[in-house]
Amino acid sequence: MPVPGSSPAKPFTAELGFASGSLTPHRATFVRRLSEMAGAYGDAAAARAILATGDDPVVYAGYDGDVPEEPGHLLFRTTIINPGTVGSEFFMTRGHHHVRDSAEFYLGMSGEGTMLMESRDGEFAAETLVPSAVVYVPPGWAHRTVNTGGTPLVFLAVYYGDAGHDYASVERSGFSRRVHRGEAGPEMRLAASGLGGAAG
Ligand code: PAN
Ligand code: ZN
Repeated sequence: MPVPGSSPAKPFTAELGFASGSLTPHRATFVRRLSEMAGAYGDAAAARAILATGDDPVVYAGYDGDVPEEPGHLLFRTTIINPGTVGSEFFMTRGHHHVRDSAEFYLGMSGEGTMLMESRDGEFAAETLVPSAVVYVPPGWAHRTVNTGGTPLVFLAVYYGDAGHDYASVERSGFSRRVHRGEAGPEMRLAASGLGGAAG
């Protein structure tokens, strides 16, 4: 039965490039450069130093499926996070809450990473995102994805048509954990401050 107010979309098939993150057809693409999210990283001086060289690296990009942003629809979007660090902190997404608390799932397609998740009352969780992994994000959990590998991290996200994205809370206080390149591999460290309050 059609959902009131929703567009009469027709059935269709989209093709996913598991290695490239391409989505055909797509409604839009997005690109996030370091200058747009330099404040997200713990080492502000390291972010400034990269930008001062005149370089403004693409941290991540992606493709939006050709679906209306309306109740009753399921949006889907690929993301490709490049490998890299700011200081020792791995490249990552800005991270967000959904405006309307609603669930989402991610499918890992290529590369390796970690999803950081934090509930509105400050509970923290991390899940590994690798090819074939399906990671479930419950309603009300902010989420950020970190590329912990040396190759692009590629994944698909599926979420409600009217979920909306709220970046402000994460911009204000970040997550309680950060993922750094350590000598023996990726290391999860407590952040100076996070959504759940001061950590330490
Ligand atoms: C994902 C994210 C995508 C980019 O599709 O939107 O990975 O991350 P930011 O939105 O945090 O910049 C998702 O969680 N959609 O809801
Ligand atoms: Zn989301």
